[in-house]
Amino acid sequence: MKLIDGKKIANQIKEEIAQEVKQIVESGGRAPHLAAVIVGHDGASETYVGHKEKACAQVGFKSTVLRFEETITEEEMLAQVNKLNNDPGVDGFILQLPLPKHISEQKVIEAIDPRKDVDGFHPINLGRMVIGLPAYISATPAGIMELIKRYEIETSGKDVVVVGRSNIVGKPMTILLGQKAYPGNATVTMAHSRTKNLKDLLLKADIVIAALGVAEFLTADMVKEGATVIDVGITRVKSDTTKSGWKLLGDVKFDEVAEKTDYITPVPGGVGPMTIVSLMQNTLKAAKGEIYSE
Ligand code: BQF
Repeated sequence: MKLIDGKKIANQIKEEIAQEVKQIVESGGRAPHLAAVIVGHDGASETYVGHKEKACAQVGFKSTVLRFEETITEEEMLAQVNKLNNDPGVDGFILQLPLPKHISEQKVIEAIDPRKDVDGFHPINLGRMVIGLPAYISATPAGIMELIKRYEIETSGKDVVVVGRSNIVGKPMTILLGQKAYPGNATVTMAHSRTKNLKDLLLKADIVIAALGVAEFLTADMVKEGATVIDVGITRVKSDTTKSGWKLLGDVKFDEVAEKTDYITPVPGGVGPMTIVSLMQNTLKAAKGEIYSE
């Protein structure tokens, strides 16, 4: 068993970004600027936005957090998005999801200027990714691709099962690993709650991406000997063994699955830190105008 150390790789990449930002600033440029919009007071969302602010500080980016009460209307949200679109001082911005039920996430996402959509949630970025054009790729799939690269995990001709079909993780991951590139050239199956014989499918997989959001779903009896397992789950459960009173559980029963795997990501410290660092990479690209350069 080899541990895929997302925290370590994320720290290395942050160092690399910090170096580049230093050079930009030393040669008279301004620091990249990421803005985040958060609505309401959801504990997990607060934590995630905190992680993003901290990472911005570590790499030398400017960051701004715009906070709104749950009572904000869809119209007001759209006006905020418009303001950020037109603010030349903001390179990229994100909407921390979920938004309150009375606001259509799809509608607000579609109002984001694709050039500032560093989360890669806009249909233009998703569509461009699907056809292999330069695009902002959503941070979790981008982070997983980076881990596969940095650990030099073979994907060509491999059988991959992605469990979960969300627009943010499962769907893009399926496309990326099937792309004619490295990482890619895999034979990818997207499995979900209606999949028949999931266990049989999983037992044939060389690589499993667990992104269904069910704590400790994947057990040792579902994994082939020598497989690579990427755990995207992060369920917060109450705990009396931690200071915070919470602990994070992945979608994988780590201890028993790890005994069978070649490579495996832990939770915490696996995919999560890479999600944050991919957002930093996307923001740097936005500041440099790298994706939409024509
Ligand atoms: C770690 C997210 C579900 C829904 C919306 C580091 C994060 C998490 C874990 C983090 C996530 C998950 C984020 C660890 C951002 C990843 O050490 O294991 C960082 O901050 N994430 C988000 O912004 O929105 C989500 C998951």
